Amino acid sequence: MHFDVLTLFPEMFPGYLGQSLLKLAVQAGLVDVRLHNIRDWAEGKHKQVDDRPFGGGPGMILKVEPVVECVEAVRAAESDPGHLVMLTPQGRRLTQEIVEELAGHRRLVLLCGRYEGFDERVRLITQPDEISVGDYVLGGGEVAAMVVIDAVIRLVPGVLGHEESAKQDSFSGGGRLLEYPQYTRPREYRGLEAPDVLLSGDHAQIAQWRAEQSRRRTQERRADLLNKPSENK
Ligand code: JD8
Repeated sequence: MHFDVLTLFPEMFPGYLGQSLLKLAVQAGLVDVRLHNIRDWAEGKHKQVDDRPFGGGPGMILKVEPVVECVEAVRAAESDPGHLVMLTPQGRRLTQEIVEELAGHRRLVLLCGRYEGFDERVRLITQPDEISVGDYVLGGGEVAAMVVIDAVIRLVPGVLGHEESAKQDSFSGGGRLLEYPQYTRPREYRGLEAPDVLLSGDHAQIAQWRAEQSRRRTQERRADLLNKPSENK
């Protein structure tokens, strides 16, 4: 899986990328993340990437030329142009279903905005797949791009220690239920004991208890997932 991140703030990424699971995947050659500074495509001695909105209003808008030229140059640099994703509050809301779809591409080009967003012509020219990571306002697309990378790499074969984990996660595959409660040592802490069934060694009973807990928890907290499992809510 190959990611290109187009951003005005590439320095936001190395801390996240140095995290153990991702670092190991990069070292193993399973994942490759390349950072590109949109400012490198800006013209003039001031390398201006933003400007005031036509019609007035607060804040600054990302200029069309440096963004479009950055997207085109990065995509043209390899034989596979990749799938272009623009992180924006106006996009389709990210779900595990969309993560699975994105993971089907060999190369993802993630376009991160800042300020009040992009000049509309960036969308018209580059025709990106617009994705939002949720209905709240972020300061820019970078954290959203890290969310996409984090969710997608878990689906790359060989990235997880054991392949079962991704399939068993909440929302993965068909089930899309919340997880059951988990316990580890000590068996008792401040009077709270791990359920006896988990220490029984009876694997059928354990599986049954976990399935029941998942159903109950999903009913109580996220009944929307039971009614329409694959729909955005
Ligand atoms: C990209 C600029 C901030 C957005 C004015 C200041 C995604 N789920 C999400 N929430 N927010 C974003 C996001 C926010 C961004 C940019 C993504 C670029 N901003 C702007 C418009 C209103 N603020 C996001 N994905």
